[in-house]
Amino acid sequence: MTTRLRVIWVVGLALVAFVLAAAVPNVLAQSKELVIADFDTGDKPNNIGGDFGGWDKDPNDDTQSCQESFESDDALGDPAGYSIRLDYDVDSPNPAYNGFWMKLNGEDATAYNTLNFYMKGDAKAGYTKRVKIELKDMTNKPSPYIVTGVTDQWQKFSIPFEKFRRITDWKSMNEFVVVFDDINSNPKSGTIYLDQVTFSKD
Ligand SMILES: [Ca+2]
Ligand SMILES: [Ca+2]
Repeated sequence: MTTRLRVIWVVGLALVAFVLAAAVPNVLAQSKELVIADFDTGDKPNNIGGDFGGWDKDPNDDTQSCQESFESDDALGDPAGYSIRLDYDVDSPNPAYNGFWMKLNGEDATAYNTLNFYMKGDAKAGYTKRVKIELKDMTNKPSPYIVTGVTDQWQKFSIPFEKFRRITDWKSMNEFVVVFDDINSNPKSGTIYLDQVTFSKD
């Protein structure tokens, strides 16, 4: 090997080592993710011990409702997994809103910066392409965000924490909420699926 070739070889090796050294911690950092709910047991509670369920502005008004159930259609394709199915109806002569609540059990989210979840609509039942979600810390002020572009295929939605402007204390999180209302939901009744709710750090 000539001296010149040897130099090229050594420089090449150094470059490879440099790229690897830069990439590996990056990959490790990207894998930092807390699974809040994968629903894969087909039962309550969620992965961090939190309860969840459907809710309704007025349970006595039978023209509006949101029923939650487990569906064996997993967002990540696990044949043994489940997602949550939300059959909503905000088609009512009265002001109508309802949805799905899920406790975050005081989870400390300060190590993360992104809320992730998978969502899709049911082509047969119909579904709204716009869905409001909310995060709440222990002050319980809802911090809303409108998800747009829901389709009948599973899609991952990742929302940076800074979009939730009314969260003041990420150290102690209370609740994740899905809201169907008679303004954002079109059609006013349909079916939405939800799965794999996580906090991650990018
Ligand atoms: Ca799942
Ligand atoms: Ca109705």
